[in-house]
Amino acid sequence: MTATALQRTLTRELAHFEGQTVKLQGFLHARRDLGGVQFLVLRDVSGIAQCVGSGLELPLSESSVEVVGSVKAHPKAPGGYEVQVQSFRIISAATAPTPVEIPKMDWHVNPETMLDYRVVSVRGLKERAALKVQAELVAAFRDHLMTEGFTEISTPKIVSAGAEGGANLFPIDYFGQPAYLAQSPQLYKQIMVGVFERVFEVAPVYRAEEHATSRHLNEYLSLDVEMGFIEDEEDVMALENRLLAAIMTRLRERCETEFSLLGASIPDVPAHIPRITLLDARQLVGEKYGHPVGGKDLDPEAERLLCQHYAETEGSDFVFVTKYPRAARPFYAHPDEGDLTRGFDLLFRGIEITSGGQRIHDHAMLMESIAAYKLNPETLTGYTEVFKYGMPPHGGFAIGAERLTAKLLGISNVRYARAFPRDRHRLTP
Ligand code: AMO
Repeated sequence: MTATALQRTLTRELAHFEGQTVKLQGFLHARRDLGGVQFLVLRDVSGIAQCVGSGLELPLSESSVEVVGSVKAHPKAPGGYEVQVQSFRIISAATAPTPVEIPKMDWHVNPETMLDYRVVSVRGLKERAALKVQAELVAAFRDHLMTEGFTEISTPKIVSAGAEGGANLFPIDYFGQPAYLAQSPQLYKQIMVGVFERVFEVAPVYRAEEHATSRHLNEYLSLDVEMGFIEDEEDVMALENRLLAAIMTRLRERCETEFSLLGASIPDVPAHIPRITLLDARQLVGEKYGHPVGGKDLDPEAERLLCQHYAETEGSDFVFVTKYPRAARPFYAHPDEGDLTRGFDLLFRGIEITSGGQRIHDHAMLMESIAAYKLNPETLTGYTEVFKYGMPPHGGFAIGAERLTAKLLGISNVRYARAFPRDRHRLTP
């Protein structure tokens, strides 16, 4: 067979081709010259392969190249096989050296530089592993919800009013009218319960967070779910429990390489994720860890300590914090006894990855809540109208995809769980 007639082989398939000639195509990840013997590492979508040749005119790193050669077992080569080069072709030559050395990058070294050069640094094995895990996680999210009868929806990202409170809205000029980038699909996903009963959306949302933290982005991927005909928020938590189990099963099946590359482990999702009320949670971190409790929510340290407690006592990486007070929840949260709501958060490995809960579905109750929150009902008419038309009891939640990805993989900052993060100071690339 001539070289050009050969089918392309992926680097991860080399084991099946021992002793045969293969054609690899990919990027020149790394190169080394050892006394006339040339070692090149070719990177393709599936991994890397070591190729050995001599007398080759090698282009700059990151050029896309083709190698035709024979596959030999080699215990020290990545994957246990190497390719002895018979012919080498440059498909598209890099015209400049890369500003960061891709094989040597590490996000603990100089994160800002890596983000500055994200268009190429994102090709790094660890960088892309994080994005690959996120892609699988999103696919599992979709697949599982579809098996439970959910329909995917797509809601506007240019909106006339905020859904989660006014503080962190990005204003935009919409042909002379004031408008905002959507903070969440919250109000629309509820409306769509009236259409499909069970809906989900995978889409970016926008938060004008002024502060730079390791858990906040200004644009993040929100995995939203909303479900009608529920009894109460327990149904919603049970759904999220099943969904997370399905996500982890898929990651175990498809992302073993990425997890081992990042030295991370896939959590077991308990059949029943432990639950604790917010009040009890605050008492627990106060009494057990001496962490001062105040404010209306858990602060990041309290979240960390609560997770530590559940990891140590119940072996669970997850915990639901339930029954948030109204003061800590938006106007649409369904009230519970006293000044509590049926809102919950889910914490995972020390950080909140989800907010959710049951929503108000009764029109009169909703109007009262809007008044109690001192919101202008006129700005919410497009939403409140639908509650005149038989909306069933419903609830849902949203998972921050970058937070979940980062915590799964032990990545210290959510920015590395997004291909092109938008943060307080970063609008490019
Ligand atoms: P909330 O505002 O708590 O709830 O957001 C839900 C989840 O989204 C993630 N998240 C963020 N991730 C990165 N950067 C940010 N700035 C950021 N803000 C939030 C977190 C958080 O748990 N409408 C409700 C959800 C619902 O009740 O269905 C909402 O948006 O993981």
